[in-house]
Amino acid sequence: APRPFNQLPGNWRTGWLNLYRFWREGGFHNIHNIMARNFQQFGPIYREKLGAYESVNIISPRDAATLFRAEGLLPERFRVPPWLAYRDFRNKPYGVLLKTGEAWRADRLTLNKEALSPHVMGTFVPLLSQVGEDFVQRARAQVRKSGRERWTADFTDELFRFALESVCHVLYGERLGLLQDFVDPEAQRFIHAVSLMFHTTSPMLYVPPALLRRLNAKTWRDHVQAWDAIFTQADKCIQSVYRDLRLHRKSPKEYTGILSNLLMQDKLPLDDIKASVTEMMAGGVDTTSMTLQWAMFELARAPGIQEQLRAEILAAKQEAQGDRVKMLKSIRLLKATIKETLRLHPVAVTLQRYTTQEVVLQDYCIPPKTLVQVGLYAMGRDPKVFPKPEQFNPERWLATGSKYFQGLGFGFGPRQCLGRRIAELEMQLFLIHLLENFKVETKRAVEVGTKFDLILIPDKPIQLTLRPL
Ligand code: HEM
Ligand code: 2DC
Repeated sequence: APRPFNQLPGNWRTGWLNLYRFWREGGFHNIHNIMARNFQQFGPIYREKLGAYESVNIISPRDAATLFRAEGLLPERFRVPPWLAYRDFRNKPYGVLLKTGEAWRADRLTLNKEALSPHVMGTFVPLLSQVGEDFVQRARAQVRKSGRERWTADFTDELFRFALESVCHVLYGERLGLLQDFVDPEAQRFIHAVSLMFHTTSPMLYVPPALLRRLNAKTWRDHVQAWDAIFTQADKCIQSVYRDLRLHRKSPKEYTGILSNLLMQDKLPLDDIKASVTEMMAGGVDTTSMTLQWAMFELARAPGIQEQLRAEILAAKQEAQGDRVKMLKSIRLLKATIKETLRLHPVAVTLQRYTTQEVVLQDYCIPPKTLVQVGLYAMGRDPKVFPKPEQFNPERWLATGSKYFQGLGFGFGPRQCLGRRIAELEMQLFLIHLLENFKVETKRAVEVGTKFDLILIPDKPIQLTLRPL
């Protein structure tokens, strides 16, 4: 018979002491490494209590499969307390990110049709490809300006602007012009606000929301300010699309974006549309931009792989004769490169689900309503799952053999990332345009580590060089 729950290894009897130790070790920026170490110490499953929050942590793809197979139709993940607290504080409705139960499912099914279903992908490709082309134009201008046949920079802000421009083009059907020399200060403020929102979330992860507000600490005040800026800016974009639609300013033939489709369908109340569109706008900045930055860094360090990829892209382009949609069907190595980037550099340190029934993981009984976390970062670097995990090797995804529950960068099942298709197409098209035009280089011996800032990001600036081919 499976072993009982209270025999699970781990420090789960002393929540507040644990939280203190965690804080002392700089845990708020280091969760990913502490988790990896915990798996080494306790094995493939451990139970943990940090402050008021208890979880069971797993690392193996088989256990992840067991967990997701049992998740049912209304999966729930950990709800980030300060995000809930902000909405309650300002009396704002939840979007899909924070909704639960049937209310979540109804919104999510409507949103899936506009953002995730295969038939909308064809409409996204030209919109996202255009933004990729503009990035290339901008990079060429920077090369000219340098007078040195190359552009060397920390690309963080460039990629933030590229990502916001991309997600807004599919959401609103409009260009913001963030890849021009003059950048609208309001858009720039939005970008800062999203980073600040993530940054101020991590210290408040394990504190109950009610306590946060009572403390009125600086972190909480900054957090409120960040969300205020996010909602204000998103609201302006949403209002503008709404107005255009009512005034019939656009011809009904052209695709005018996810938001106007949602408004025209009239299936969701306006407030719910606004809440979820705001979440998508905010969720579309740091996620894809950081992943692209890591991808460029890894490709710069692996010139051989970069060449192979360029060859694949050029061959696919010739074969498809410029048809980007067709081209995307024959770029296996590029897709594998993105998976490999997310293996070593996942955006989310864990995936989480609350169990709804008893499940057995590593021969332990896990009762219903337990928070179970899949240690995504730790799994990506576990030699038992990925041989020679430190090697950036996209080919491993193309080799024969089982990839069973290994590529989980966007989560799994009905609660997986809503922006997945947008993100994948955006990243594929960016890398296609980039590699068709530039060689990516970096200084050889520079090691870059990972920092937890709610999402995982580089722990120091990355310098990259683009050299026209
Ligand atoms: C949820 C990763 C980009 C919007 C998630 C989750 C992950 C994730 C791991 C949780 C999934 C789960 O619990 O199974 C990523 C990665 C991205 C990315 C790796 C890019 C590299 C985006 C973009 C958007 C977005 C571009 C917006 C367009 C969302 C939303 C949710 C979510 C709204 C919550 C969905 C729900 O609860 O129903 N993402 N994401 N993400 N993501 Fe993304
Ligand atoms: C953070 O312990 C660490 O995609 C916590 O686009 C568990 C946890 C719960 C939810 C995760 C979060 C972590 C990381 C950031 C994620 C989030 C769910 C969605 C969000 C993964 C792992 C993200 C970045 C969304 C954000 C949308 C938001 C800006 C409106």
